[in-house]
Amino acid sequence: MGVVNVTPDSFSDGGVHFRAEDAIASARRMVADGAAIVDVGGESTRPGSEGVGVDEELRRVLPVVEAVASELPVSIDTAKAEVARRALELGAELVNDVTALRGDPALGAVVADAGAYLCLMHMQGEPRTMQVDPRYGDVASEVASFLEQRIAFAVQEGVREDRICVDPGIGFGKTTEHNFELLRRLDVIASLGRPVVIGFSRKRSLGRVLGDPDANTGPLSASLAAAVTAYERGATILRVHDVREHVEALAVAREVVA
Ligand code: HH2
Repeated sequence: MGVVNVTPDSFSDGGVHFRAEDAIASARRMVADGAAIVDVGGESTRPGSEGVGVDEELRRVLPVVEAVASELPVSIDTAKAEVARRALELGAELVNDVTALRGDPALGAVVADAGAYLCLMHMQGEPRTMQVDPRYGDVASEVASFLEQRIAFAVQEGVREDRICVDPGIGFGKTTEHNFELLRRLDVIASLGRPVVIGFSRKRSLGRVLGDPDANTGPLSASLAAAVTAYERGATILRVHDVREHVEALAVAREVVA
């Protein structure tokens, strides 16, 4: 899954795809490089971010979705029902909701009515404050039980269970240790029986493990290691910024795992 953030302020690629034509060109290049799907988002969820209103989010993402959804598989990264509804009408196939249907009470029905795929992600707290002293007893089992409850809720809302994938939410209300423990024990999340999404690409924990306690991002080399080890532990969708390099690394890993 290639990431196309149509935002001025994303931690990882802020501003690079803010103009629609740049985002459209990147989406096409990612699929040419081997991405199975592109994840288009108009709101940064980086630690400390405030969020954007629905009109601005629509203005950012719709021209991009409209241009590419008939030619490429598109995921819409949003927690807003109206943004999801319009993107699905234009041909998006998956709704990637970092709030796992807790942000907008109307989103579940929108996904269900469209028969779309849904990614449910775990987050402790909300982006503005989530990195202020996150705590867990047992991070892997708490995240798994949250995701299990959110799957049940989505199914109650009418979403077909076989359309749901789950994501432990690397960096969303987690310390570096929590993020790596989630990867180490990914089998606990995979045992929910749904495809597992991992988004470790460029995240700050990677830079911190490399010795910079104030890192806000991590390098490509570290992203590749995280993706390969996640794949070995059962991840099926890797959400990444550098598609070609990840496709190559995963092709090699697949030769070993298969
Ligand atoms: N991470 C980000 C955004 N959306 N969705 C899922 N399912 N999993 C993730 O790990 C995930 C996500 C944050 O990364 P990015 O989009 O690069 O940055 P920003 O939120 O600053 O736009």
